[in-house]
Amino acid sequence: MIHVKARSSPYPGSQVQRFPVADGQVSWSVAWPEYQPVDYTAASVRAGPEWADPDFRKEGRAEHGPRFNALDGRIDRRSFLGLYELDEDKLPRNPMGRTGITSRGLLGKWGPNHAADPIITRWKREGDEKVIHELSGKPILQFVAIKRKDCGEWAIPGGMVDDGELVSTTLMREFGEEALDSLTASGPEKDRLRVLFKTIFSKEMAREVFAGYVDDPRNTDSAWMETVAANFHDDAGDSVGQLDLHAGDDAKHVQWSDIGQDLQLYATHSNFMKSVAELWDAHW
Ligand code: RP5
Repeated sequence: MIHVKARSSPYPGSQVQRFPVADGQVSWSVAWPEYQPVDYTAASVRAGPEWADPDFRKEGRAEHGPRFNALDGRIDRRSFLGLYELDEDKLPRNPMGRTGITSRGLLGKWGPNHAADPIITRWKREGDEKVIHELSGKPILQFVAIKRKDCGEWAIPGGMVDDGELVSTTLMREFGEEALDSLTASGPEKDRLRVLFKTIFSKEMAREVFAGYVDDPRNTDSAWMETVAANFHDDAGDSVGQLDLHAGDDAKHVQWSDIGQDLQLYATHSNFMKSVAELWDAHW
């Protein structure tokens, strides 16, 4: 896979045009002396929020400050792709190749930025019967999809792993915030959700379908997204399948969506859906 979305312009949330990179020029192993990526870090990152690294390059601290390719205190700077290289400034180099932009864009961390994607599924039903797709002859799965506020694309309700946070916690927290609006839930409702979450998001229920690099439109030459996507399937449709969905946080809409190959989703989320469909021998 070579990244595609991470070479599109303008860069999300800006008018910044990436330095054009053709398919044959993506790999760092192809020498390209004329390559002049645009240097861009969004104002929201430059402002120095607690989730973002400082500009190590400016401060000349890259060599002695962060521990790349390692667990750096509470920050996990390891990549699922193995060891990544450092560039001439001793800063991480995107292992998937050139993107036309250097620095961090909208991403907080130099190198891998870790996310988690909870894929909550149920069978599409009419009454008690599973709905069978007329072409494939297989039952149709549905998943909880959100419409992202930033770009308007449909996506899995995933989010960033906070420093020191367990991925299993992020999966649950992000689903709560984006698909159930748990941030605004009142006392008793919060308690109910907590109990339900414990059952749904238990280790026994989780099926990891992906752990690796994401072709995210925010990626740059020095910062990129990686995720763990895990499926939680409500086979009987009587637990999470019955929940009232309410968009919250980074989501402007939320709904159950049929899974199939015509799905157009954010970043590489459609690939994860294919794996989920295969896992349950469902329609794709
Ligand atoms: C994607 O960005 C991941 O797959 C995950 O869905 C998402 C996390 O970023 P935010 O939703 O927090 O912006 O690459």
